[in-house]
Amino acid sequence: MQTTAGEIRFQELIDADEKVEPRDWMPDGYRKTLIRQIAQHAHSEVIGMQPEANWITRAPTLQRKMTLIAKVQDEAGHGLYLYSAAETLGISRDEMQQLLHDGKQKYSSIFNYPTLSWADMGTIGWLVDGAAIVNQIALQRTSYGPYARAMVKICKEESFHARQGYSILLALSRGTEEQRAMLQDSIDRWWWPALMMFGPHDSDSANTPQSIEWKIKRVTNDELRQLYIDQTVPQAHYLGCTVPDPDLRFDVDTGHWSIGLIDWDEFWDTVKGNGRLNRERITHKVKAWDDGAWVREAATAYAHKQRTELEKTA
Ligand code: FAQ
Repeated sequence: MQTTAGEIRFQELIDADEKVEPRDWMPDGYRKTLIRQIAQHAHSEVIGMQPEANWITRAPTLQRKMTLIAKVQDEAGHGLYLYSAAETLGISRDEMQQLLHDGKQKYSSIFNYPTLSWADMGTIGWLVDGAAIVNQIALQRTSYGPYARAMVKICKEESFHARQGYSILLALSRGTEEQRAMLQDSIDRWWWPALMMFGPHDSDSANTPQSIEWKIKRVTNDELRQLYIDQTVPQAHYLGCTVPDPDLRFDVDTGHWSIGLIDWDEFWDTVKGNGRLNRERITHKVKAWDDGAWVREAATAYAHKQRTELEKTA
C-alpha cells in the first residue's frame, strides 16, 4: 500500500517530538484513542466535583470553605478545557455527555468512593490531585497539541489543589487524638483507590503499547504509579501516618518503595460500573445536565441573536 503525504507528515511530527494539530492528517486510531482518553479525562474532572462539593457547606472555617469552593470550580474549568480539546477532534460536547450518561465513556474509578469525613477533603487534594499531577506532568509532552497545552494550565492549578489538601492534613496531624485518628482512617480508605487511578499493570494495559508509540502516553501506568508511590510514602510518614499495606518495603538496591498486591477485582468492578457510588454519581450528573438545559438554550439563543445582529450590520 502506498504511503500518503499525510501519513509521512504525521510520522515526521511524532518522530521529531513536535505537536500534531487539529488540521493535520492523523490515523483514525490516533483520533479515536485521543477522543476516548481526553473525554474520559474531562468527565473525571466534572464527576470529580461531586465528592468534594459534598463538603463545601461543612468546611470548618471560612478560609477552608473559600479554598474548597475555588478548588471545585477549578475542576469544572479543567473539564471545559478538556472538552474543548476533544472537540477539535470532531466530537461535540453534547455527544460526549450522552456517551457518559449512557455508560459508553468512562470517568476515573476514584470518584466512586464516598467522602465520609472532613479529612477526606485533605486526602483527595493530596492523594487524588497528587496522582493526577504525576500523570498530567507527563501528559504535558503528549503529541496532540491542544491536549498538551490544556495540561500546562491544569498542572499549575492541580499543584495548588495538592497543597491545599496537604495543608488540611497537616492541621489535623497537629490536632487532637480524634483528629489524628480521622486523618489515618481517611488515608486507609483512599490509599489503594489512589494507586488504581494509574490503570492496570502494564502487562494488562491494552492501550499502552500503541499510545506510547504515538506518544499520546509518554510514560507507562506502572512507571507513573511507582513515581507516585516514591514521592507519597515519605509524605504520609511526615504526617505521622502509615499507609495501609503490610508489604510496603523500601528497597535499598533499587531506591524504590515496593508495595503489596493491588485488588484488581475491586478496580475492574468499579470501572465496569459496579463500584460503591457509580450509579449515584451518574444519576446526579444526568440530573444536573437536565436541570441546566434552560441555561444552554438561553446561551445559544443569545449567541444566535448576536450573530443575526452582526450579519445585519455587516
Ligand atoms: N478509571 O489500557 P489502559 C483528576 C480503563 S483527573 C477508570 O491502561 P489507557 C483531577 C481504560 O480507560 C483523573 N477506567 O488505558 C481531579 C481502559 O478502558 P477502555 C483522570 C480506567 O487509557 C482531582 C482500560 O481501563 N485522569 O483526578 C482507569 O491507556 C480531584 C484499560 O486501561 C485522566 O483521565 C481508571 N483509573 O490508560 C478532579 C488522565 N484506568 O477505555 C476532581 C488521562 C484505566 O479501553 C477532583 N488518562 N481505565 O475501555 C490517562 O492517562 C489514561 O487514560 C489512563 C488509562 C492512565 C487513566
